[in-house]
Amino acid sequence: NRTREQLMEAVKAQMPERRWQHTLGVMETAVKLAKQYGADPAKADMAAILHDVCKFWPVEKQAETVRLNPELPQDMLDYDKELWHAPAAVAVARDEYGVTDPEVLDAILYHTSGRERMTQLDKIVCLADYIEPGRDFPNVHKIREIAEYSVEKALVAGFDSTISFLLQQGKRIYPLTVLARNGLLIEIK
Ligand code: DGI
Ligand code: FE
Ligand code: FE
Ligand code: FE
Repeated sequence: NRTREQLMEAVKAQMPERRWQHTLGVMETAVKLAKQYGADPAKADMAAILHDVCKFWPVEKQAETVRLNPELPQDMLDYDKELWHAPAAVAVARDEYGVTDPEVLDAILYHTSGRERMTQLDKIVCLADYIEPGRDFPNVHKIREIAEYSVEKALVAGFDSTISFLLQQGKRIYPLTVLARNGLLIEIK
């Protein structure tokens, strides 16, 4: 198994500098949120390092990697291609970098879509991806504020913004994203 530093080098080499800076931001934010909201900071760090490792692969390579691993959710391939880098990263984390922790692999798998019963680690990695310091999209400031007191409320605000964006684009919504939002709203009520 590689050291954390070797792993970071290997991931950095697969993406442009801008996306690496995003990854560093997600690592920092995920560790902070893990400490604040009761998840394992080392697992948050590991999931953050790897979450976007396939983001700049050609989309067909992302899809092929998912197809070659039938245990990954194949139905993501029926939805927007922006979803595909998440399951592809699980295959890479496991098969190339020897990550075996199922909690870390799930946090990577669901970092874009979310899922119905999100673990603390899932929530933290997904939220860190929305609010890391380099992110700039409408409402990101508001979501950062909410994240100071509720990971669930902040994540709902994040999914609301993604779902609105998908609706505006006339795109379909992956069902797990709707289930993730519903589940978080039930937790909050
Ligand atoms: O990889 P990142 O850019 O850091 O962020 P991400 O992995 O959260 O990707 C988000 C993109 O995925 C975002 O621009 C919206 C798009 N997307 C497409 N279909 C869906 C979706 N996101 C969610 N949550 N659900 C979808 O069905
Ligand atoms: Fe991503
Ligand atoms: Fe995300
Ligand atoms: Fe990301």
